[in-house]
Amino acid sequence: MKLSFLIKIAVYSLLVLSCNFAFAASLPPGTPPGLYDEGNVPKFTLPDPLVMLNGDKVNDIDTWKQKRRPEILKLFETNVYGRTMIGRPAGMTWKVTAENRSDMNGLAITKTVTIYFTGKDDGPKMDVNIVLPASAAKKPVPLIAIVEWAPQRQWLLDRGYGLATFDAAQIEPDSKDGYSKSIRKFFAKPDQNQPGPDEWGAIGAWAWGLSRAMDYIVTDKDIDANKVCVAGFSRFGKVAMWAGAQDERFAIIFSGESGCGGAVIVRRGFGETVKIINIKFPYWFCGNFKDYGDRVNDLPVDWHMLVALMAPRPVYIATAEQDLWGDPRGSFLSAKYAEPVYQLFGKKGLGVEDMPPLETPVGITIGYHIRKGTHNLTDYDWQQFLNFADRHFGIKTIIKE
Ligand code: GTR
Repeated sequence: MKLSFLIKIAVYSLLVLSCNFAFAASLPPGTPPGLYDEGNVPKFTLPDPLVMLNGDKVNDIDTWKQKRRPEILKLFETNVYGRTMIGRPAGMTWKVTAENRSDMNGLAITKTVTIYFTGKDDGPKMDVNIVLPASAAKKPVPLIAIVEWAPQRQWLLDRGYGLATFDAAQIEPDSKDGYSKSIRKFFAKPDQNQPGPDEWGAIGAWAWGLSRAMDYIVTDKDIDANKVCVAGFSRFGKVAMWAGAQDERFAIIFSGESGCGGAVIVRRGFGETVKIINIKFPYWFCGNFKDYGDRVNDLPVDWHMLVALMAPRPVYIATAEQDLWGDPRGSFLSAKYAEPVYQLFGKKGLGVEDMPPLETPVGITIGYHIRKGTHNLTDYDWQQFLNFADRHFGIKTIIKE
């Protein structure tokens, strides 16, 4: 009797072990340890984007715009990304420091615009590299602004879009000791050596850089100022989301596998968690965010509310099947739970109930797909972004063979 019980335990343990092993084997190599079993995702209650902190219900667009939207923005500032400490500096200037109106064998206009944040040549500055299809000379073109990790220029141009990009390090080096060389430090009080707990992190600083690039972009006659999108992949996908939330001049927001702190419901604790990201990348966020590592349910926001801040503008969220660390389902749910705010504007939002099959883009004003493969921003992702943008800008898609 005793022996058969032991045998049962042994068989059961073996079964459990082999199941775990089989599951672990299905995770892509290099995936850090974490919660990857949907069955173990805890139950949670999300804050309602349409209920004010004081309990008042938001029933109309005006109340959303005047009260709830600013309230949510402030909650993200105070608890997650930190306050953006400056706007456009009063003395800021720019100069087109290089221009070729017949680049790439006549296919492109390229230019470098140097933005002098204090108006001084020897002060902090940033080079924005712009490439536009040659057609921009006749008719202003739509454009995608992105921090690093930009797509291939050629086919972006073939589809009639321009690109503006800059290196993050010009605003702040992407490292734990980057603060001393950052714009955050430059504009801080002289004796300040670290940001206050609710002051901007590096994500906030890079997003600020996107807005300063935008200050120039809207003045460029070759670019259609009403069709400027912001995009980003991974950490810069988080930046694109935060830039899009704060700066409503961006017409469409594209987030590529932005994961925790970008587009996922963090209460799920799936893959990368608030606790882990704050340990690995403490400088990305504000000090206050660190308090939520062990009590994520106390956060007054979750990321469906960041998606909702884009409303009524279109937003597209791309994920990948094997990027479990970035929780593709968590992004889908953010898109889904942002829908009520889009509906307030008479928009459908996502328009589907369930996660779509692989490589089947869905969504109307909120777009979403999950593609095959790992953490990356691929041509497939870009094609979907541009299809989505074409649809919203009323552009007929021309795909060259
Ligand atoms: C991961 C990180 C993510 C994501 C990504 C990246 O390791 O945990 O939050 O931002 O890197 O930017 O490459």
